[in-house]
Amino acid sequence: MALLRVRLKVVVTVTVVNVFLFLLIAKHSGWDKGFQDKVRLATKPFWSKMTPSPGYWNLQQQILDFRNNPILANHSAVADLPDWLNVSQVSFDSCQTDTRVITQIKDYNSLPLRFKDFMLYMNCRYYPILVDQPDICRDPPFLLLAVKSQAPHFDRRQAIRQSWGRAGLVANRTVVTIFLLGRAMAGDHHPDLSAMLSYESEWHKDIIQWDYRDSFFNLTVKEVLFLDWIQTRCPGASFIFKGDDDVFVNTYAILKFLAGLSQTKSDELFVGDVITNAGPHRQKKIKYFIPESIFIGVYPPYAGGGGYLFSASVAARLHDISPRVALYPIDDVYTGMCLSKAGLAPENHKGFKTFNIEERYRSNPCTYKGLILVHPRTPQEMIQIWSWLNQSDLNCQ
Ligand SMILES: *[C@@H]1O[C@H](CO)[C@@H](O)[C@H](O)[C@H]1NC(C)=O
Ligand SMILES: *[C@@H]1O[C@H](CO)[C@@H](O)[C@H](O)[C@H]1NC(C)=O
Ligand SMILES: *[C@@H]1O[C@H](CO)[C@@H](O)[C@H](O)[C@H]1NC(C)=O
Ligand SMILES: *[C@@H]1O[C@H](CO)[C@@H](O)[C@H](O)[C@H]1NC(C)=O
Ligand SMILES: CC(=O)N[C@H]1CO[C@H](CO)[C@@H](O)[C@@H]1O
Repeated sequence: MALLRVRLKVVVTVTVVNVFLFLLIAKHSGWDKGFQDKVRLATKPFWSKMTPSPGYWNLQQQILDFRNNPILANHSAVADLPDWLNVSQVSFDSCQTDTRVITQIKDYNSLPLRFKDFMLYMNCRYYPILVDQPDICRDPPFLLLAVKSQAPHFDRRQAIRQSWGRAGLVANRTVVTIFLLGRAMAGDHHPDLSAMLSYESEWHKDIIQWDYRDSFFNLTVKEVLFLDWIQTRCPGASFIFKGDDDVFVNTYAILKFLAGLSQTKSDELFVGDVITNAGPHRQKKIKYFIPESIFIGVYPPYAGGGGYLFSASVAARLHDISPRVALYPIDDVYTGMCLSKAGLAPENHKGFKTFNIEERYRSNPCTYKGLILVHPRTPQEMIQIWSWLNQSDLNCQ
């Protein structure tokens, strides 16, 4: 009994002391007054009602984001959906001509033809493959060199085969080179080169061709098809370089750079000539012109399409995320958009010279030792520069 009383006394004392301390602290910090005065009201709501963007690409992306939002995954449960967000009306994987764009893009009729061609097939991500090399990666290469080319560029491809794209063992690493082609359409007044192309393909077995019109705005289609191709035909390649057929690439420098990377660094690798804080050009005459009716905003950081280097795991992540990013008519910007969506960012490497180097350094063999890529170079220049690199007695500082 006595023990219980002592315990009770202790509890009561502790409680009284606690209450006293609380009041003391509350007094000093002003907790007991001014609660009402200090409530701050938000001047605007912390969420905002989604309104449709006037840029057609942005609008498509808003709808895609809505469709892919896991919280809103059960669309049928979302009542009162505004018409423009009604995803059941939009198909993002259709190769039917999408004639809705004619009325939905306000200045459609006055847009340059290439925009009309692009917008009508903006939802088409698949074209049949015409020429494939299903076994080219049977022994998975360390480095896959994928060169964006076009049917008529026979000399560029041959120069690349004889120089920086020489497949096989380079610096004790396995290298495989492929050329990515669409079709040179008769409608674009191309001569019929199909017989020569199939001869070339049989001879070299390095051509990949899909059945779509090879045009500047369709380079994004080439990118998406290539990402698919890597996953089906060459998932074992450790690293992938993708670039144009008018660049010189120092393959040795790439291999040296890759050899020096840590494991974590190489897993997330995406390097090139990175362009930041860029946005669409609004002057009609520029090749990269994009009207406001198509895109509003700034571009995420992206690596210039002349050439960039990335790892197998980044390739897989780009492949997985790409269906969630609406096709954009400029391929390197599109890849930047996909990287950003995947939570990745391209890293700048000063060895990628997509805007060329100063004139006075161009004919100095030593210049090319430390570079990874230079744009542009002719087929003859590629062969010349490669022979410089291959000189064992080249004495550079
Ligand atoms: C989706 O919503 C419908 C209609 O409200 C409901 O019957 C269904 O169970 C929901 N499905 C899931 C997976 O939540
Ligand atoms: C969405 O569009 C479809 C097809 O036009 C229509 O059947 C459906 O009722 C619409 N849903 C909503 C929530 O407006
Ligand atoms: C060449 O590469 C193989 C396998 O990657 C390695 O085992 C070998 O040691 C290398 N040889 C030289 C000379 O570096
Ligand atoms: C892209 O290719 C498809 C299929 O050949 C074609 O219908 C479309 O017009 C092309 N787009 C552009 C912008 O050339
Ligand atoms: C120094 C060097 O890289 N030499 C190479 C030049 O090219 C020939 C033929 O491809 C190679 O056998 C040499 O190893």
